[in-house]
Amino acid sequence: MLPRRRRARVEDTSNFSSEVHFPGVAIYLAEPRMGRSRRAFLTRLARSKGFHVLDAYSSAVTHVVMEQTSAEEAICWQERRAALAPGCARPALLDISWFTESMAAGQPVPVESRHCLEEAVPRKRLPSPVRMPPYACQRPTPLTHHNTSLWKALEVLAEAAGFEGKEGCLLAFCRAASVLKALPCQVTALSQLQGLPHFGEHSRRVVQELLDHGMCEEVERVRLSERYQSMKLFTQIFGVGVRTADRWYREGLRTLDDVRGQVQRLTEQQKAGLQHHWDLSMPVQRPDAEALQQVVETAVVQALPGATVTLAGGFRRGKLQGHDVDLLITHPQEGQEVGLLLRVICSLKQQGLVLYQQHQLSRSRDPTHLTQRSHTMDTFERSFCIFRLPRPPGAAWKAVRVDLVVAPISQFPFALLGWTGSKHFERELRQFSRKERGLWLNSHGLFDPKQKTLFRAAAEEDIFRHLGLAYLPPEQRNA
Ligand code: DCP
Ligand code: MG
Repeated sequence: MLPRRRRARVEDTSNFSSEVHFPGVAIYLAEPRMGRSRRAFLTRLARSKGFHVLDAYSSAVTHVVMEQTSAEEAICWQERRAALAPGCARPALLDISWFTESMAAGQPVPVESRHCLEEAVPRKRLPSPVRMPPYACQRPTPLTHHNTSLWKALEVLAEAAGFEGKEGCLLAFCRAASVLKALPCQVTALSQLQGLPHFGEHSRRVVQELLDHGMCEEVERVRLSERYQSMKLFTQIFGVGVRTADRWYREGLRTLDDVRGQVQRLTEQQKAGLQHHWDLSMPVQRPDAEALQQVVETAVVQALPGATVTLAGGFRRGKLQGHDVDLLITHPQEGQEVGLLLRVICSLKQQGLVLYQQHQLSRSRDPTHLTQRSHTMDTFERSFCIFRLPRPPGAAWKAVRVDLVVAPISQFPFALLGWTGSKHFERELRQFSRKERGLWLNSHGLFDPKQKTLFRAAAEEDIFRHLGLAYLPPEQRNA
């Protein structure tokens, strides 16, 4: 027990007075996260144990106690108070743990760094204001970032909106999620979102709930819903899009077995997808992707010396795993690539590597025409495949989804840019081109509709330059 040095009587709002046993300690319970009734209860408790608790914040306060409050938020709170009372000594900003330990001990416990909100996390704050241009193609987005759980929650809501065909909603959540990925550090207080683009009321509400309670009720409800789970399961099947998944769901299908029961209605692609579903639902690892690139490259070069195979998609952006392997094929001499893909598939089939493949001819070779298309899907010659991944002798083989895409060399930089992704990055880049520059971009080219001219590019860098954008290497396109 501390010696009783001085006893004083203080007035109390709860209509009883109590003695102050620890005169060096004047507590202020900050209400925002605590709620009024809990604050009143804690105040009564502390006073009954002889602590001096102030109802109003003043220069007399020595210990500010907060509950469920992040360091960033606490510091913001303190700065606002400091602005109101300049020159005052700053009280310690303490987590509720200091308070409860003190109550249990019957006296103020020594303040340790673990109690201090300012020291709970490094004082690395978002420089304010964070300069965040509105389009994802105007800012670097690395693969790993500082806001995984907030980002994931918004991604679930984006995905769910996509399942319901709510495009506007999907875009809004994708944009907010993408801003989180581009931030230089962790968001710990809602105030840090001030001035950032694309944070509407809904996204802010989700973030607030996650910061306050570590979970968001809406997100959990969606995640656990039968609708979301079935739609996710179905759309993960090779060859199944949102429309088909939705139809199945409305017809009462819920599981893969339900779908297998309808086998007569499935396309060949969906049948193959179901047949290899287990393997295809496992992520493809980078070494496997590189091994497959090697296998394809060998066949390609054998069929057409000088032709090249480039690993695109998520792996080009630095991902260590992905849902498929995206390979782009070209030849430095325009026109040489025609007919190449069928020869390559034939050779791979002979090696027993092709479990399924669907060939799609190039639908047009005129890039001027192609860049005027309103939709974004390109029309390159391609093959949607399931490969049998070669493994060391004795090891079981594994089915892997592979997309082989052939682009003529004149369109190759556009194809590479388009197939590197991410999907959101591409969407934003196309929108930026159209809205901000009046140019139409897709995986075939960049078209000026006013001049009726097509822009030629030798490399991705040229396309960024022509759009007046700083070049972003693939690993910074993880928007
Ligand atoms: N792409 C696109 N629009 C689509 C489909 C694809 O812009 N509708 C582009 C962007 C993608 C790239 O093609 O990044 C490859 O498509 P994937 O679906 O394979 O996406 P990722 O490779 O990025 O992801 P994952 O790692 O899951 O394969
Ligand atoms: Mg991919």
